[in-house]
Amino acid sequence: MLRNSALPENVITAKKQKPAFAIRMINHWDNMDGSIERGYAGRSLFFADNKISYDAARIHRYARLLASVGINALTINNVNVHHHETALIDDNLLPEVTHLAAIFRQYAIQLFLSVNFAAPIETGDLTTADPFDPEVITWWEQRAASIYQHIPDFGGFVVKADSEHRPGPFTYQRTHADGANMLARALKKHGGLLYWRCFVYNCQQKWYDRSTDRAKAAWDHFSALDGQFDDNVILQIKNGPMDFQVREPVSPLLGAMPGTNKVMELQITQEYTGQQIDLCWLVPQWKAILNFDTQPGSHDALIRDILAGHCQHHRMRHSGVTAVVNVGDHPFWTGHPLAQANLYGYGRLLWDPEVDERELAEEWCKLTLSTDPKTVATVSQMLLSSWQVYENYTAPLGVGWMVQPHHHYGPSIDGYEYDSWGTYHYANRFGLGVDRTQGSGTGYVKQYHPLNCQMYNNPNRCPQELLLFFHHLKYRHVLPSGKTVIQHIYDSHFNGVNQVQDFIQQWDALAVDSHIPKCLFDEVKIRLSKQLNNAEAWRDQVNTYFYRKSGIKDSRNRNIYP
Ligand code: GCV
Repeated sequence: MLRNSALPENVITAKKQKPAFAIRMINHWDNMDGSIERGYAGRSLFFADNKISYDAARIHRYARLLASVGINALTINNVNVHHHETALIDDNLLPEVTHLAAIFRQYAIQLFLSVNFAAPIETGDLTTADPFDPEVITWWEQRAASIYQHIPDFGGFVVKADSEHRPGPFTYQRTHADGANMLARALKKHGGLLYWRCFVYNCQQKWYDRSTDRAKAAWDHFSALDGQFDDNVILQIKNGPMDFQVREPVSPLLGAMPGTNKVMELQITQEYTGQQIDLCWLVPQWKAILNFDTQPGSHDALIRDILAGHCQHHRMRHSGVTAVVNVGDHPFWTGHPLAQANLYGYGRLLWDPEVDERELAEEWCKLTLSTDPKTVATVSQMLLSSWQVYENYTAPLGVGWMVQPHHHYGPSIDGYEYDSWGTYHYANRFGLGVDRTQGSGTGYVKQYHPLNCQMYNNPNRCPQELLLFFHHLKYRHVLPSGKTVIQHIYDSHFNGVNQVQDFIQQWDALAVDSHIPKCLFDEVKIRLSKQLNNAEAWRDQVNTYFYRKSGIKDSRNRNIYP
């Protein structure tokens, strides 16, 4: 806040601020039956029983909450657009969508819809969705015209195409640019935008096929299309090359395609990071991503420079950040009350990516929980360490994917090892990790700037936390920390559980005099005890698995089940 010398001491005038990113969006993965894909906070705020159904007062509160941290756009429905949701752009449902748009408009938030690429077939009466077919083009133009009649400031569409069995232009031997441009042109004269997701990969891979590397897929599908997308198309690129793991390198596609509009997609909902049962504050992860240098030496190519439009190399009309939101109709909005700090932190970071993460954690605590100094110090420290703690007791050194299949909570070391999703750790009796190097590996490293490629390619220079993402290493390989890989696995898993026990003690110590409402206190306490069960399950299964594989004992002789 700036003090104005003409005013009395106690009057503070607002400081003029400009948000770093123009696009500050959230995506709901809500379905019209009221469920939320990867939702951990109750049911949808917008839908129930395959109808639009909401509590208007709560939507107002929600919109105000989002606006208070600078969110300016949202989609209300899942990117997997199924039968009922396909009809959201039909004339009979548009009046109801219009009411929702009118609420969000009051808070300067633009409403978007996720659409089904095959809608002309599924709700229209066409036999094709080929983007070059004149009838298909007309169908989408008419839909767009009708939408804009109802909602003149409608934001546009988000599309998941040719991804995880969703329809797309590949069916008609067309490119992603062909598909995206056709939809973008229907929106263009109304001022609409078309977000086209780059989460495109082969989800029917053979687990023994070492020539296919899912991490390479987004780049392989999109990079050659740079310059071919219309100027109201925005590519929506996940932060990492896989899928919102607790640790991944930054997607190389974000540093590429200089002639194409781009947004980065983050995941606020904690699909792979504890599902709002476990505490995992993601702001430190997001800051690390935003600070990644895509072109070392160029001084303007951090991810945040690119997405803020400050990088000379990237010529974009539209850019920014979007994220899958973590909210539902739960009384605490996010299930775990402390998971609210993820949504808050997301908005604040998009406004100012340079904000200090400790200040941010403390700010959230003071605004939401209590101004009591002990509470602020305790809770902000819990938030600040929680991502590292979660990483400690789950999949080690960036390898990822040791989760229970389908629902993705809890350990299953081989759960995805012999499956078709391209998600492997390749553990054997000698070592583990995915060799993505140049030469012996899949060559994924080559998608990065040469200096980053050299760094990742060399196990002695690769950041330790990503070593097993890029390398297959022996259990006795010595890490930069001086420990062997196997000892790191044991130590980090034992530490992770101890750290969760510390969380419980720290939280319990706040029971007296912290002014935290009892219901909130109890809700966190319950979740921390579930988190401890989860952490113990991870520790025991991971340690036993690798002890059995390697036959190497813990140097400190702690309890590992044989
Ligand atoms: C909405 C992962 C998730 C899916 C999600 C998909 C996507 O595969 O598990 O639930 O689908 O990503 O981002 O499209």
